Amino acid sequence: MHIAYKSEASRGRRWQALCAEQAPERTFYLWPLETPASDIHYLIAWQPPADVYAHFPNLKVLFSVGAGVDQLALDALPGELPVVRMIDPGLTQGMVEYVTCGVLALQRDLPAYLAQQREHHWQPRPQRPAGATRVGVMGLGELGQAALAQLQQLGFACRAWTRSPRSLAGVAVYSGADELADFLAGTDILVCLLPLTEQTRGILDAALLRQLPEQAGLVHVGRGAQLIGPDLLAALDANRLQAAIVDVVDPEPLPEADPLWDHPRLWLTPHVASSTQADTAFQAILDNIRRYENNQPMHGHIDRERGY
Ligand code: NDP
Ligand code: OXD
Repeated sequence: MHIAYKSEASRGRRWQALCAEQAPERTFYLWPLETPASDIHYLIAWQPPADVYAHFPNLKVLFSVGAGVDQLALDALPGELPVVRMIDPGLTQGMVEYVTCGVLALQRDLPAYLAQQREHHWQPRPQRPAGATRVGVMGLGELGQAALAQLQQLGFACRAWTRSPRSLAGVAVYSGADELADFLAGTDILVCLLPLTEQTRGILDAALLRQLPEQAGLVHVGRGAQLIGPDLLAALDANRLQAAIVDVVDPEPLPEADPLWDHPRLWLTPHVASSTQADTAFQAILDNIRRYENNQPMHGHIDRERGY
């Protein structure tokens, strides 16, 4: 019941050390392995090798290094192989920090103040209190829920949009295509925390942005392929959108000539909203391995049909 790892090397070395300390009965192999290893049952990877069973003939579970699994080409993986995404308290905390920071920056008009500073222009602007600012989060999963809990504490008026109907104390929840327009119409700051699937590819387009109130803001932390960049720039240029904070683009890194680099009211970060934190994430993986071996459901087990 050993483990193999194929991703960023320094994290692998840390996990190897943690495994030796916390699960000494297991060997933690780093990629590349010299020969197919029949005693490896668990693979932790950002992207597995093309034919997983050729390398790991007795593989039982594939763990994604990240919260997203869109990089995995799910259709190419053996149908019976369980795939598990990362649910890591450290990663969740990082996302809460980034989303809160982005929402506060937009609520407090920081992009406009930065532009004013560049022009040496001293001009207070009207202040919109948190309680009068409606934040709408697309995606009410692990990360969306945690971000909303923090935003509620700060007093924002919170709403969310999901695929399936549900309720959450203090949050107005909208679901499905039929309720998207109502959700958007009452959203001053939109946060995208959706997984990338065929349904969400290109979802942040002109038609969607047009349904937001005038001067709405955007924090995009889902996946780059959800955003139609030229549509966002057009909405900013037309002054329909106040500003946007964008952490994910397609492709990454953003090509040198892409106009997203240069819009004065668009803040760009290089896919750093959050990331898997080695120590807390290793605990989560070990916990899931133990769950698997005890026939208990694993946290973050992907539904192949839904794609997340
Ligand atoms: P979850 O799987 O826990 O949650 C996904 C949420 O999205 C669910 O609420 C789901 O609805 C909703 N959803 C999925 N498809 C649709 C749809 N078609 N329409 C409406 N709602 C939909 O994911 P996480 O919260 O863990 O992560 C979300 C994403 O965040 C990741 O997939 C990744 O892309 C991104 N991410 C970005 C990072 C960054 O640094 N920028 C870091 C980590 C993650 P329902 O509840 O009905 O199933
Ligand atoms: C992830 C990411 O999905 O880093 O974990 O984007």
